[in-house]
Amino acid sequence: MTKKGMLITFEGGEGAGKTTHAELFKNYLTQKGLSFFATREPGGTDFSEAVRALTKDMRFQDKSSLSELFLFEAARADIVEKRIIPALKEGKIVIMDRFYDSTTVYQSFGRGLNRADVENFNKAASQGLVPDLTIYLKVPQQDAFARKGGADKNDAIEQSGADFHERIRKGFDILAKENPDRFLVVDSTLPIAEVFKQITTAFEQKYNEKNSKKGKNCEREFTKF
Ligand code: T5A
Repeated sequence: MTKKGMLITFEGGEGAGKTTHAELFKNYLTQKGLSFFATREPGGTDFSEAVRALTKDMRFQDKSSLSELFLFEAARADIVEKRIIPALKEGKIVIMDRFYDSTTVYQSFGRGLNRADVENFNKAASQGLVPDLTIYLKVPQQDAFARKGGADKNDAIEQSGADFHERIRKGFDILAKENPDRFLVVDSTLPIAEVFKQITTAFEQKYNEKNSKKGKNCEREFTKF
């Protein structure tokens, strides 16, 4: 598939600020006159939102890790095919609140599933898409939980314990080190405006790089932000 748009993903632990910054980023793109499609994982289609509810449901907290993996991949396969690939083909900037890096981190580093297996399923469900830019919002888990008023008692993953969340932090750190061209690591303990400034600076650089390489592939050419 020839990818024409741009794929920007927001990643990090629970309550790291992904939704906050994805919302700000949407406003920013609107102001710049760039068209976008914003969504979240798991979610974004009726089916994937139903799967999302299942992944969080405390009644199924004891489900096997492999079952959990397949739930996330099932949700992903649906939104990738129905929403993300079409939006990219239209030249849109796709903003995702989590994508497959979350699966590598949560289901492999967190739950202990074999990483190569998880990555193969990620690749299949995402049809080989790779984000142009992944914004990793980094914050100690206890600080993030404090900001959102504690871990959600009705969320099976948030209730997975401190050791689990520490493995998540380490996992994202490892992925960021392995993918320095794609990952922007931002200290999300900084004030929101400062964090957001780093995000837009990195985006503008990527956008201009991509435009200068691909010329007409993007829906609009920008010489100046
Ligand atoms: N999951 C997901 C997997 O296990 N495998 C997968 O493959 C995928 C895709 C999804 C869950 O599923 C798991 C991971 C998750 O457990 P989710 O709702 O997407 O659930 O994930 P959460 O991290 O739980 O989402 P939240 O909405 O709770 O957190 P956000 O979006 O990261 O944080 P946000 O923006 O809501 O901010 C939280 C609070 O912090 C404040 C905000 O105002 C807000 O009050 N805040 C700041 N305060 C001070 N300074 C800053 N810089 C701040 N930034 C934000």
